[in-house]
Order: sequence, then structure tokens, then C-alpha cells
Amino acid sequence: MSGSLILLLGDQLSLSMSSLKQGDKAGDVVLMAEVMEEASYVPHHKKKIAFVLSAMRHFAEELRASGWTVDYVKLDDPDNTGSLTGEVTRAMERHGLDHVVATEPGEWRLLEAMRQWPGIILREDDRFLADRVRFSEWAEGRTMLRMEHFYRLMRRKTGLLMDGNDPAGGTWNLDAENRAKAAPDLLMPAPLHFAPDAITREVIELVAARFPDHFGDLEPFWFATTRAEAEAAFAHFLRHALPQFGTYQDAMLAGQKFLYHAVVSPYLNVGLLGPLAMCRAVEDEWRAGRVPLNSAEGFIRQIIGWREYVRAIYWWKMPDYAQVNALEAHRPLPSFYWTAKTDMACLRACVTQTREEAYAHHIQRLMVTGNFALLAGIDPHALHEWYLAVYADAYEWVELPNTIGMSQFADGGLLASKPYVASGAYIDRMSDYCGSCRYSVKAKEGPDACPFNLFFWDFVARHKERLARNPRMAQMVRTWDKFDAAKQATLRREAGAFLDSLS
Ligand code: FAD
Ligand code: DLZ
Ligand code: SF4
Repeated sequence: MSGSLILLLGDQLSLSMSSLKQGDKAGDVVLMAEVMEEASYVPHHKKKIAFVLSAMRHFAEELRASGWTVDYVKLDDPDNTGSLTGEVTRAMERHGLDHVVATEPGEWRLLEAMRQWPGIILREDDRFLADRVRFSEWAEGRTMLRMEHFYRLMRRKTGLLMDGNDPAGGTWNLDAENRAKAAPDLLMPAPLHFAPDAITREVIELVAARFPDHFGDLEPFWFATTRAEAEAAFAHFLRHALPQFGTYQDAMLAGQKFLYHAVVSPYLNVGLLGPLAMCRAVEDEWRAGRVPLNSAEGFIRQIIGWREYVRAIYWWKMPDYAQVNALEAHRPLPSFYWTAKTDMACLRACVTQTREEAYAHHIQRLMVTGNFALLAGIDPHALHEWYLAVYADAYEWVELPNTIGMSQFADGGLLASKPYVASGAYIDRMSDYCGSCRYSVKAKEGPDACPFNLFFWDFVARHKERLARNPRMAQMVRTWDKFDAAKQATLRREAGAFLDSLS
């Protein structure tokens, strides 16, 4: 057989990709292609496009340095067909090859397209710790799925934070210690910034010229774009932020976009970092006495717990998962998700930093933008496309279940045990947003009432029957039922008026 064409996608930037494993450096050609289709199937944030293209170009150099022959097609190549299908066809002709080897992509739509390619050989993506088929078998046999059960299996499988058969420190999950409110601190660590090199500067010019209407600020651009830089960014997190990561994991501050978060998900999701090595490094920090257990366990849970769990659910439930809408939410996405023009200080802060950085941390996504959309009855699919577009770390395998399942309860409770809804009191407890807001977080009704307060009760009223059956929400329904009829009517009328004003 002649050599192979090996396709590497923009989020497959590792020398240990399964597609490369049985490859032959002497006879195979690696294809990497920048294509309009991938850059615009949702209107990706400009910084996300620049990050992916620059990381691809740097990785092509890494491949060449390790002995591979790389055929790299740039976005502005005059013959570029604009699609991966077109570029694979052209490359097979160019090199006289009759088959193409690829690691399975992270999105269903692309997997479906690739399965139609003549001569395609797909290999499993072995960068993850949980086996998709074994997960489905484990999940099918259960009446109720919970991440915690899965997480304990993963701790045992990897041996991370284990002392023999027992969890290190005697407890599996220290989440209860990870909910402190943060105070503004001038000495708070910031993620490591990298000055754009010549390759990145060329990409920035390209993105500015080709995607002028896409959301987001292209500059300043400071993301890592090489493996060495990504590793340095993670080492910086281990040293400066991890010790406080756990305690302030849920905190939000208007002036601090990153707090003690790692800000590494873009690097991890494209393959510049590996999940197991990161978790082992975090465990080492704890065993060396440099970080507390609640930080180490909290971090490791996100990676081997949530990250693996949402991916397994994505592949188990796709393609139907993309269509679910259990709460029948159909309201269009308000324009302020793009413009940040709203009097609600919490949403303004989260959308503004999203526009600036293509980043928001988990609680900002879940309890501000996600919570608002869930309470307001926004169409989960419009919201899904927004999250997929605006964050530098967003790929459907991780974004969709986080949005549809965890944040919007649109799968009816498959992924999350209860809808993540909260009134303004939660946002006030965990942030400093409310102090500068035009609304009063204490006001429950009237023109100054925090919209989250109005919407919270309107949500409970709209979904009373379903929520009454959920042990974690039933108390809310009983509280609503105790309100007198006049109060119920006022809350619903004011919530309705505000909701109508959104469109
Ligand atoms: P840290 O808070 O420092 O956490 C460390 C790492 O844990 C992250 O880098 C990430 O790899 C992992 N992690 C944490 N929480 C999750 C989670 N719920 N699911 C998967 N991995 C997790 N994460 C993405 O990587 N891509 C997405 O497209 C994405 N979309 C999301 C959409 C919604 C609605 C919500 C609620 C969450 C989403 N997340 C997504 C999860 C989480 O918000 C991000 O992983 C995190 O904010 C990345 O920032 P960080 O690196 O500073 O994370
Ligand atoms: C996100 C992205 C972008 C913006 N551009 C490209 C590209 O030009 N070429 C490419 O191979 N991959 C790109 N990607 C990443 C893909 O969208 C990603 O591989 C699929 O969504 C599967 O996860
Ligand atoms: Fe957000 Fe309400 Fe607080 Fe304003 S008062 S910042 S709308 S939670």
C-alpha cells in the first residue's frame, strides 16, 4: 500500500494523536488545512479563530521538527476550497494517495461528514480517560446518572488522590469548602501572557481582514500558541493560583476576570496540554504540601470528573441531544448577549469580559449568563450556538452538554440533578456585581427589583408541576404556593413585562 494522508484537525495538536501513532514519517503526508467552513459554522470569537490558526501553524513547525512531512493549507491560499472535504480531496490528488487516516473529530456534524469520505480510516481519540462504549454500558444500566458516581470510578481508575482503596484525606469531594466569596486583591495572580510572535501577528492580520463582523476583540492577544508556552502557563497557575483555586472557585469579581482559575481550557482542548499529566502535577503539589487538598481535589474533579463526564454523555446521546428542549423554552436570545448593553451589572460584566477575552469562568457561565437564560426561557439552542461561538475553549463535545444539560436543564435532568436557577441573592453572595447595578438585589418587586428575583418566581410558577416532583426544588414550589394571590399576580406581571421588553 502507498503512504497515507494523515489529517490533523485544529483541535488535534499533539504528537501522540492516534492518527499519527501507526504512521510512517518516511512515506506519509500530514495535512493541516485552515478552512472557512470550520471558522464560520458559528460566528466564532475573533480571538478563538486567531488562537486556533496560530496554534495550528506553530504545531505544523513542531511536526516538521520531529520529522513529519506536512502539507499546510492556509486560509488565504487562492486554491483553498473552504472545506475540509474539499481540502482532503485536493490533497489526495496532489500526493497521489487513495486513503486518509484521521482521529475522530470532537463534533458530531464533522464525524458524519468524514464518514462519507472515500478511503477514510478513523481512529479513536485516546486523549480522554473514559471509554465511550464502556460509559454507555455503565450508564444504560442505571435509573439515575450522577457525576459523583462516575468521578469515583475515575479516581479509582487513574489512582489520582487515592491512598490504596480510599480517597486521600478520607473524603471524595470537598466542594463544600469551595464556595467562599473573594475580596478584591491587587496581588491576585493573572494568567501568563505571551507576546505574539511573527506567526501569530500574521494570523491576527488575517483574522482582522477575513472576519471583521465576528464577535469579540482580537487584540490584545496574549494566549499561548505553542506547547512550551501552554506548559509555562500551566506551571504558572500551579505556583501562583492553585493554592487558592479551591476556596474561591465559585467567586466572581467585577475587576478580576480570572481570579484563581487556571485559564488553560483552550490549550487543553486543542491538545497542547494533556489531562492526566496536568492532574498528576496538581496531585504532586498537594503531596509536596504546597497546596491544600480542597484545591487539588477541586481541580482534579473538574478534569477527570466533569470534563470526561460531559464528553461521555455527548457521544452517548448525540445526535438527539442537540434537539432536546424539555422546558419548552423558545424566547430568542436577547441582543445584549452580543452587545453587553444592559443595565444588569452582572450580565454586563460577564458579556464584556467575554467580548474582551473569549473567556469567562464556570460560575459566570453557569450562574449569570446561563441562569438568566434558563429563568427567562431562552431557546437553549440559540444559547448553545452563543456559547459555542464566544469562548476560546468551545467545542461541541464539551460545550453542548454543559449548556443543554448542566445549564439549561433541557435534557430534563439527565446530566444535572436540578435546574441551576438562583435569584439575585446568590449572585450578590458570590460577587461584587450588585453594588454597581441600577437594580436593587434586595427588592423583590417594583421597578427597581432585580430581574433575577422576578424571574426566579416566574420560573417556579411556570414549571411548578415538574419542580414539585424534584426533591431539591419542591421546597421552592411550597414557598410559591404560600404567597397570596395578589403577590403571585404582581410577580408574574412584572416578570412578564420585563421578559417582553427583552425582545
Ligand atoms: P478552571 O476553573 O481553572 O478549571 C480547570 C479545568 O477544568 C478547565 O480548564 C476545564 O478543562 C475543566 N472543567 C471545569 N469545569 C468543567 C466542565 N463543567 N466541563 C468540562 N470541563 C470542565 N468548558 C470548556 O472547556 N469548553 C466549553 O465550551 C465550555 N462551555 C461551557 C458552557 C457552559 C454553559 C458552562 C456552564 C460551562 C462550560 N465549560 C466549558 C466549563 C467551564 O466553564 C470551563 O471549562 C472553564 O471555565 C474553563 O476555564 P479555566 O481553564 O480557567 O477553568
Ligand atoms: C475551531 C477551528 C477553526 C476556527 N478553524 C479550523 C480550521 O481552519 N481547520 C481545522 O482543521 N480546524 C479548525 N477548527 C477546529 C475544528 O472546528 C474542530 O476540529 C472540530 O470542530 C471538531 O472538534
Ligand atoms: Fe445582577 Fe440583580 Fe445583582 Fe443587578 S442586582 S447585578 S441584575 S443580580
